[in-house]
Amino acid sequence: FDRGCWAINYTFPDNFLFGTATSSYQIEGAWNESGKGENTWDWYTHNYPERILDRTNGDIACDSYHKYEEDIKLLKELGVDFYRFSLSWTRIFPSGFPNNVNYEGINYYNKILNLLAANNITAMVTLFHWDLPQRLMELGGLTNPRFIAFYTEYARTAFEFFGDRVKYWLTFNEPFQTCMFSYGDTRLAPALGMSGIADYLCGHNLLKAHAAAYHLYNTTYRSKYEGKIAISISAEWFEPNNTYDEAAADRVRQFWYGIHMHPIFSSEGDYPEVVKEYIATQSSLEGYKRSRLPQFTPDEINYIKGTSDFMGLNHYNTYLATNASSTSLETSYYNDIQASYWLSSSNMEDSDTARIVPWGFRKLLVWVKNTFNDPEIFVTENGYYDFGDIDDRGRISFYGQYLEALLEAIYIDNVKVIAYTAWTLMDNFEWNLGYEYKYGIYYVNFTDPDRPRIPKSSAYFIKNVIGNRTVVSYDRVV
Ligand code: PNW
Repeated sequence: FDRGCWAINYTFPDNFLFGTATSSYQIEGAWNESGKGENTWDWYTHNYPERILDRTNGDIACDSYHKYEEDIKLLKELGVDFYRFSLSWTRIFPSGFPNNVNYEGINYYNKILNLLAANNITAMVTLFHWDLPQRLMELGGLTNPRFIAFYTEYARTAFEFFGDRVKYWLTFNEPFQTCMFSYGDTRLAPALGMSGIADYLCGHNLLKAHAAAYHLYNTTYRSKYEGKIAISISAEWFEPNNTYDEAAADRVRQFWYGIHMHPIFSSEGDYPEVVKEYIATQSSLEGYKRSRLPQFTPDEINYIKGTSDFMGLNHYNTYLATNASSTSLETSYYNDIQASYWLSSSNMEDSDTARIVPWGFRKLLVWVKNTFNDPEIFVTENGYYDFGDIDDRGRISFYGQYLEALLEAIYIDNVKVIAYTAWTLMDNFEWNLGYEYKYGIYYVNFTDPDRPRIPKSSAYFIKNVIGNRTVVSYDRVV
């Protein structure tokens, strides 16, 4: 390793918060215990095991349903300020429909929230992190406008039972991945593959459901509990490949996350102009009589605008982008963008030079600041995969460099970053990639029925960062 880096001069602001994140399906296991109903990921992994890289599933996962006390010990060891985790909808409403609350499910989350409070760890709760009730999926999932009402009742139930102990609510994890990967293409359950249609319908209802939950919290619970409510949006950085590709790169940004940020965080609301324009043009060329992108009414635009107390931002990669005029008339989200993009240093897709691009993170933070009226940014995920080293130098190098970039964004670019969340607390079920791709700062032995957790080197690194409130010395891998 190149000893390239030493503690830089910046320290994290006094009120800056550190945490780690997980999600229900990825860690809980106990897929059919204590009254839990079936969700899309249970259904998908059981019926299409071949769609998961190692043919595994989340039936047991990290067994956090039984081992949450140990998880909270790890958090305590790390010294985090908060823990971000998600609720399993079908643990609370087994059928997905908002009647017949399953009290064993409520009880499970009560135990977690109480133990977090006893340990002085703030709870950040994601209402929806992809494990949709299977019965709702059979009704079209998020493409069914009725989803909004079911989701709002689910949110109300969560606010009622848990609101007194939850400081931060996140309505949805990653609209883009939720809609484009599950409904548009076939990467995530239920893999509908109706690109250019189902993905836009999903995003449209998701934004309305998000806004409904926000307004519900705002009018009924905020004064009582004084929590905050926001959304987590995944944003990769798209860098122009050539100087003349700036418009193309920005178009990709608008299609990947502007499409969900602009309706909520811009002053004018609604989808970005460039997104509306490109989809309308492409739809018409393909023979549609109206745009495949649904339209918001002026009332809806106002209803959605401003519905997030801060911007939850997930970030992983930097891509290069270039203009690409496609003449294909096949309906697809990717055709609509009229650009192509690839991981920077694409000839080394899996190498650290392609995957550790801290300047991309910093540019993203500045772009968000400039595009959306300088919002408070809560980094709700950032992380790095490898294949299982306990002495995980690549991950330390990643975190060290990304945290430095974040400090530069705060002190040099004046971006209001208020918190940072490492994805993820421990190795877990990485969706279509199964258990082979590991993002954890704790190692989990999945062949041992006890699922023991062991700190990796990166856990000590993160603990030091939190304890010293600065990026402590580390080896730079690239
Ligand atoms: C996130 N991308 O998903 C999810 O929120 C986590 O549940 C997941 O474990 C984590 O990232 C690691 O993959 C993403 O392609 C999936 O840009 C894909 C992308 C971004 C985020």
